[in-house]
Amino acid sequence: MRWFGPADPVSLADIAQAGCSGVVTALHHIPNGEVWPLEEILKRKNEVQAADMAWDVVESVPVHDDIKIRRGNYRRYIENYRQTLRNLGQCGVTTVTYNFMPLLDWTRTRLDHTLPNGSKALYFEQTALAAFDLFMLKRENAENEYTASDITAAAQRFSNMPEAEKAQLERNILAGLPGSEEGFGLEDFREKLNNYRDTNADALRDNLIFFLENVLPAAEEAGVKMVIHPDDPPFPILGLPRVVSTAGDLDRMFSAVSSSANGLCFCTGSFAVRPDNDLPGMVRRFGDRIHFVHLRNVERLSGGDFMESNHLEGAADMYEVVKALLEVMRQRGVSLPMRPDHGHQMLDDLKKKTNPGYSAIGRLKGLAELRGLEMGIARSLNA
Ligand code: DNO
Repeated sequence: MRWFGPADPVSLADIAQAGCSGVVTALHHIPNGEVWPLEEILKRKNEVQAADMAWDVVESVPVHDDIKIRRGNYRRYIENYRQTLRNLGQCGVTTVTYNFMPLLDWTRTRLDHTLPNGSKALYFEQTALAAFDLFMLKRENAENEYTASDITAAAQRFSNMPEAEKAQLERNILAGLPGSEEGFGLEDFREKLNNYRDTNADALRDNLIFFLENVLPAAEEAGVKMVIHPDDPPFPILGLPRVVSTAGDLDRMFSAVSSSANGLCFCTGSFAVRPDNDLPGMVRRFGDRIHFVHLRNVERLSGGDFMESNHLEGAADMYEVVKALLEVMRQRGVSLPMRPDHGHQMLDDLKKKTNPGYSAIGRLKGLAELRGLEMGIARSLNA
């Protein structure tokens, strides 16, 4: 499971009780772009080991935005990143997750969508995002990116939206969900958006390739695999480009930089939002590149909306995905680290303050289901 460090309301002991053999974590207290010192990495590693678990996978070493736009201090941040990889490798932390989404990490518009059974799910609503974009952020020329009927729907949604919901919507989008190391206010975000004026998808892709060409040699030397997390959601939002949303994007990235340290965090919940992503096919096609797996599901709703569903139900055919992953593992002779990604807020956790998506019980339920599925498929493949 993912652990957000000592401040996480879910403790290492809780995670160990869930049956996990390891946690994925990060040094969240180190500012974005700075080097992760050896001592801090070791301290964290010892802390996890003291709870009888391992720490082999980082999620994430954030990529500073200057690198994504290749401006400002990007050279220093790349050098720092290389040093962090060396330090991690030296401590035996050998898989490093990162993403290349501009400014915002993952995005949802609602964090407490109540399901018929009373548990709560994370939700993405296009009209709410458009209402935010057009009438709260008031992004320059944003109206050119929406159809007339989208704009009418967003205006209506906005005028009926209670003030408290508006404030919450802004927080959900800009303040940063768990794991996003940065949050923004409206004014601040408008300024940051300006920095992306000259960075369209082609430029962002070039910058990703430039970053990889510069850090992967250090990763290789350090015995570290870098794994990119796909865009979540896997389409452009707020006018910001996306370059890790589809199989075509992955093809371009891997053919541009062939280093064996250039890897993928296969996140089913992110990829499955797009009907044109064939997940089991992508597992087979990029099997050699996958070094870390997030298993989660989504229900695609009308108009491009989606909701985080039960782990085994939804757009991702979890049986086929896990089967394909097991086949990849068998061919490669490895066991890939997997975590149940997110979970519903349910039972006792409904009364607690939890990290959205990262409450204990919902993830425990997902983990239990996924482990059962994996064992059943593994046994039948060996039969
Ligand atoms: C959300 C996570 C992301 C992910 C980063 C990887 O739940 O999947 O925050 O960790 O995008 O860099």
